[in-house]
Amino acid sequence: MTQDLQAAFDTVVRRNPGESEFHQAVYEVLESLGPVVERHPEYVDASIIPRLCEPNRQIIFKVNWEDDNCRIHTNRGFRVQFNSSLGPYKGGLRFHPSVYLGIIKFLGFEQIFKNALTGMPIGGGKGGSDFDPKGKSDNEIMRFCQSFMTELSQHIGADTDVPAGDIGVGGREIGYLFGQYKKLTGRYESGVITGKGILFGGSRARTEATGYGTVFFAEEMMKLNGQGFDGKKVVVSGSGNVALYAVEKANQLGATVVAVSDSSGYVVDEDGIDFELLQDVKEKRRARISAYADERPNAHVVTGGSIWDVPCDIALPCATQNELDENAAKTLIQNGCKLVAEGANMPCTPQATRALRSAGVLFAPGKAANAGGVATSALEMQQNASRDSWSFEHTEERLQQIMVGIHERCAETADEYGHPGDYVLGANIAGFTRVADAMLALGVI
Ligand code: NDP
Ligand code: 2IT
Repeated sequence: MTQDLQAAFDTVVRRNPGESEFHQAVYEVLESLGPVVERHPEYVDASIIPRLCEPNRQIIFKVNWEDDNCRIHTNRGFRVQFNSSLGPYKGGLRFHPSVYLGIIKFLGFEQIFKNALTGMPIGGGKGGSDFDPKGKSDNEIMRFCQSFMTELSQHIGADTDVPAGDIGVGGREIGYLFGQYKKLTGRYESGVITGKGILFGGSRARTEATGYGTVFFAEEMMKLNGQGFDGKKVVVSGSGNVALYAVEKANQLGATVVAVSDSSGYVVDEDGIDFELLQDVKEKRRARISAYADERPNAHVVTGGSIWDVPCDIALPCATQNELDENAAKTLIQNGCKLVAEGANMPCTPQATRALRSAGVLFAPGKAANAGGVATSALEMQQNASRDSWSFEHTEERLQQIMVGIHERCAETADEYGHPGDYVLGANIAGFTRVADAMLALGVI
């Protein structure tokens, strides 16, 4: 790392003590930027990197809500508006007990570059709460969402900041959040949030977009070697929104998904994961992964181990940050895994990423491979602005074109900087230069 980059990183660590995930996300980007700042001293002269590492605004608020027994609970809400050079702040909301400022900042920072890579007019932001949706009734979820939005509504808008879903926030939560925004403002401002239901301004294929997009991206990587998903064995971690639709698309392309997971364990099904059953267990029944195994003759549940022990050709980590460590990476390599594409945000530890890349495993970083979700959110914003509603086929086609475009941008940038096949470098530099050029053009603001 150059002196300027190291100094910027040291400032991040000093200014944001204890926020290890944020430090990790910043380090991973800055590590790639040496060649670009060498070629473009104007970025250093304008202090672009230190300016990028400091969020424009960080909002922390109290969320009081009442459970079904009339007990009052207090959670913490966050919205980090990181960078709006390319468009309104855009990024999801995460409801999970592990949420704290450092998680939201890491996600917001990643989102800047991911959104830039899509080529669409969206800035980077992220929000959420340490609220735990597990075991809560529908009414409790609704009251929490209403209370959360009562504060958040003061900071968002279709041209200001546009939230969406992430872990623990899906269609149900987005509906309650939008309903409360509408009530508070008295306006039907569809473009204020994405991931909405089709009846009230949602986009077809948004639910599927992140998982499908990850598979489209991986397919593009394999095409360069004349390969594809057909006939491959795939392991997908998680069984939430991203994982589920990665499974569906991998199945459609002729792969066999042999394992999926949730936080209680993983299930191995050598017959191939039955997408419809998994969708029923997870989306409709909101049950644990063991409920899937109960209904499949040759499936079994493993608790306490690592899903990455299951041999596969392709690994798609789609659950959460740092879920795939160096040991897991070594096991994947030993078992002959040829490609890892991050459906989740930062699921591979830096040591795992290094091990995979140095063993020659094709590696797609999340900010490229999972950008299909936010890109389709931007398509939802387009539909809202024109009061239009596109067909599933048209929207999926647009999504696929966008993923092909992101893949091209990453691959070409890696070539241009003398590191062919290095998607980490390609994604970081391609995303960074778009944001940096916009920041230069907009002046010191
Ligand atoms: P969901 O809440 O729908 O699903 C999350 C899945 O991951 C669940 O199976 C969950 O298991 C598992 N999981 C979550 N946290 C942990 C944990 N600490 N340990 C083990 N398992 C865990 O979320 P999404 O599918 O939307 O998000 C998954 C990942 O994809 C996240 O990293 C998110 O940031 C990223 N992402 C999401 C996008 C989207 O459009 N939704 C877009 C781009 C990236 P359990 O239910 O047991 O908790
Ligand atoms: O991490 C992500 O890109 C998301 N959770 C989706 C964000 C969005 O605005 O659709």
